[in-house]
Amino acid sequence: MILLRKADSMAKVLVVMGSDSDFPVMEKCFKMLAAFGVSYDAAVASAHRTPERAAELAREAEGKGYDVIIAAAGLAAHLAGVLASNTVLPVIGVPCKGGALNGVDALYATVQMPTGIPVATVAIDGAANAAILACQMIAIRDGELRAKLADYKEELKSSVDAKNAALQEKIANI
Ligand code: RP5
Repeated sequence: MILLRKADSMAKVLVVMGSDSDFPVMEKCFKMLAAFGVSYDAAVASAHRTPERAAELAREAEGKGYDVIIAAAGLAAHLAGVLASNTVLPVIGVPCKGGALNGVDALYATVQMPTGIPVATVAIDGAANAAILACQMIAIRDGELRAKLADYKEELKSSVDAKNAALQEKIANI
């Protein structure tokens, strides 16, 4: 089931979450994609509870025109790997915090893929970085998006420069 569509053009990114309980983490991903003007669809599908649906989403993704899939899951997080095993599109995995192991289980399950089926894994709860990485992949052949990413990185530099200036001021007054 496709949950939401955020697009004025054809969606480029398919975001799949293992559960709706992953939404609070993934909201940062949706916001970042929207900030870069990259359209997306999102769906809930589970590698364990709805394995056929998860596989189907991945198999159909290329035909539907998606460039990248982002998969978020917690606990024994096999979703990104299952999606990756059913498509040649790049899959970015977001291991989500939660459970007794607080996301370390999800990190290992997502990152430790066997040769042949890579998943580009971001940090635990690294939803914003997943969106940025997806944008960088799409920007390989989208100059406008590449320019937006360059501006974003410049803004990051400026914010660090401002923090450094504030620090210098603080220590000068000690
Ligand atoms: C994972 O199990 C989901 O991705 C979620 O992070 C976690 C808990 O799911 P719920 O029990 O909240 O549906 O498959």
